[in-house]
Amino acid sequence: MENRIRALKKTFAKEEISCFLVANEINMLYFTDFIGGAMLLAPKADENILFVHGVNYEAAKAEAKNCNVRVLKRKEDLLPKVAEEIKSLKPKQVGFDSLEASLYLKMKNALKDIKLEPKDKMIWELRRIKDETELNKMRKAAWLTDEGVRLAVETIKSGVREYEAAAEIEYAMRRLGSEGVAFDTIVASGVRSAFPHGGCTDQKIRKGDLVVLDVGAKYRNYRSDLTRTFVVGDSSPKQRRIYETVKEAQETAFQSIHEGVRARDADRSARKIIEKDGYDEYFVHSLGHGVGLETHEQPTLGPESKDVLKAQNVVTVEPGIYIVDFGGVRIEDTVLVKKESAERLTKATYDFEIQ
Ligand SMILES: [Mn+2]
Repeated sequence: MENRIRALKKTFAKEEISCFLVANEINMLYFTDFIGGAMLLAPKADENILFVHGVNYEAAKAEAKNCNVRVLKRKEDLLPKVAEEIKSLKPKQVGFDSLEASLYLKMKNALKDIKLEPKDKMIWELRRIKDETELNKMRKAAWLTDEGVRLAVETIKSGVREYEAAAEIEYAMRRLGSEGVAFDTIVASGVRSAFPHGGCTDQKIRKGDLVVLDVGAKYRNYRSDLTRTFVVGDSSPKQRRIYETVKEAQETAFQSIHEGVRARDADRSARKIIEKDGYDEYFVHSLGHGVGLETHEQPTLGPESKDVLKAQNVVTVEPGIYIVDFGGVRIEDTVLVKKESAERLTKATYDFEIQ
């Protein structure tokens, strides 16, 4: 973790900054292992300072790494205090990751001659490459979602409501150590399975329904993202055909992934299979996205992406086909990019017909 902030500072000279203002809470977490900071100041030569409100002071002192913790007293404003600290360092130019427009204008005003430049790309270059510590947490998060799917297979049957299935899945993951869900669990059955972000409702799952299950666990702040599609009972020939197409697209895209592959080419490899079977107009989203401290992060695996995959990226591979008034199929794994290949971190069953 200490390496992360050191690695950031190594790029200061090239970016012509001598100080970085981290305002995004997930970036603060990435550098300090603490969530709840107000702002983090990382000067090239001096100690890093994490500004926190009183409510988080004791926790920050106990848990935040690689920084001195500075408390904001009651009624003390964050912005003037941070601006004062920056001015004392006399930098020419300060980089920042993200600031609300109003905060940016205030800070720019307070800093006068000191330039304030958006440099979030510098942090993303680091966050996209997961180190071993991060990968261990992500493997655990992935395993937790696999266990969620195991429960889903046991729970989903005719007559069960979508939210009841979601509750059982989340409970199982939680019991095994998940800190919560990475995003709201999707259990979308019947014609609702054609909505890629179908949520879950009080609808009862019926025999012959397609059920799209999209679930994510969280372990030590790292996330996983997994989708499986089931049919309750026997599938129809059309349901099976769509399932086989999505399965082949997912496997083909997975096989295409390794260091150096353009993200758009991975997307293309899945899209080609879906086109071949005549369903291209029904694949209405990108192939995938990075996962880590956030569910959706860089890189992006889509037709317009300019990203090139690198070893230790963690991304999703999730083609889908959605036919309105019929139903949808999506299969998604969280995948680790390696030098010559890729590795599935999520390993849940691909069984299609359940019960
Ligand atoms: Mn996803």
